[in-house]
Amino acid sequence: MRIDILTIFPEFFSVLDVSLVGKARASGLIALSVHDLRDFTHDRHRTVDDTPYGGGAGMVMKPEPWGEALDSILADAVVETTVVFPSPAGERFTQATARELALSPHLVFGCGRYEGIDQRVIDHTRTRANVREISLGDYVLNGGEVAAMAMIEAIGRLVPGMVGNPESLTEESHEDGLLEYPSYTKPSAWRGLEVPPVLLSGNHAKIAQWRHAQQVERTERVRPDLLPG
Ligand code: 6GU
Repeated sequence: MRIDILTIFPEFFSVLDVSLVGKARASGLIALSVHDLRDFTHDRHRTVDDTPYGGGAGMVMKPEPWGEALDSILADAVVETTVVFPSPAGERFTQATARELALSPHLVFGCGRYEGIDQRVIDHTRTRANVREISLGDYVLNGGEVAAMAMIEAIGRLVPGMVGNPESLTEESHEDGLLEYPSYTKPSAWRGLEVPPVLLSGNHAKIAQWRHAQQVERTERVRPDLLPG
């Protein structure tokens, strides 16, 4: 999978060299490039924003640098590309979104700052790529960078070959529509707290039953919105 990131803060993405995504890059499973949007400006101040038409607070990202940057990234793209614009005004990012995007051979993340990117950039990009405007949730971040990193981590671990044990992908919160069951390891007693005895019983059917009941109980308690009806 190829991933291109467009941002005015390329240094944000140095953390992607570590952890699972770093391993995937080292092994060649993911080819990730970070591009500085200011490299596509032509004025002395490397200007990327301007005041909004119609008035209002804040600044809007100018279309020209975005257009040139996307021209250069999409020009040598040999496969079908999906361009993701992280935005609090986008569709909600879920595990299902991560699974869909993990199937794409080429992802581009266009990280906006300020009050957003001139809408024509998004509209024009739709004429030459798949475009998704995607939000992490109902709160506001200062820009798309942290959101893009969260999405890349969620997507990256679904790329085949990324996670050592594929079973650890399926037995997880959100993969079956329920939250994960609680986990325990040795010692069996710690600071007066015991591991639930069923987990020490060796009865695998009973353990599976108990874990499923825990998933349902936890989901009803903290995320009832995930349950049907
Ligand atoms: Cl994707 N971007 C920004 N700026 N804020 C957000 C977000 C994205 N998702 C939630 N809040």
